[in-house]
Amino acid sequence: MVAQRTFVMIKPDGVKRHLIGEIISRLEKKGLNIVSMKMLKMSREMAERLYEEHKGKSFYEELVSYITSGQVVCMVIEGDEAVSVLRKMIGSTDPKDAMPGTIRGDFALSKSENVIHASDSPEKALKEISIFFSEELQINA
Ligand code: 3AN
Repeated sequence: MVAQRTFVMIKPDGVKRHLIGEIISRLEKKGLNIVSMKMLKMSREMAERLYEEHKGKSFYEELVSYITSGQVVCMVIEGDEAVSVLRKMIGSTDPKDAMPGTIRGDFALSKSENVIHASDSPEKALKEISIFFSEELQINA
């Protein structure tokens, strides 16, 4: 097994709805390890780095203002193929399409407020971890 690291963030709606425990419980029961974790309110600058690829899209301003509207929980998660495993566990971007049993499938209905973020590739995981955590956590397979 080659451990891989990914970045996971419980978004402001997930925090406000008291879903932190439920989500962490699912990750731990799956057998994934929490390498590091912190709760913070994102600055506009952090949000712009995280959502760089969406700059210019119609929903960009709404997205940045929402993600900076409240506390988020940031985690570095490690496990065998953690990036793809997490993407399966969180479900489709639009929670209306997300399968029951996934986090978005079970807890969200809105595309903009969809409870959780997880990196969509090992390269993105490295970049996203570097926005929130120090360099020694940026190990990847
Ligand atoms: P994912 O979070 O599943 O990786 P991305 O990276 O395509 O999805 O989008 C990042 C975030 O932008 C989503 N989690 C969602 O909150 C928001 N978003 C994406 N597409 C839309 C859209 N069409 N309308 C509103 N918000 C969107």
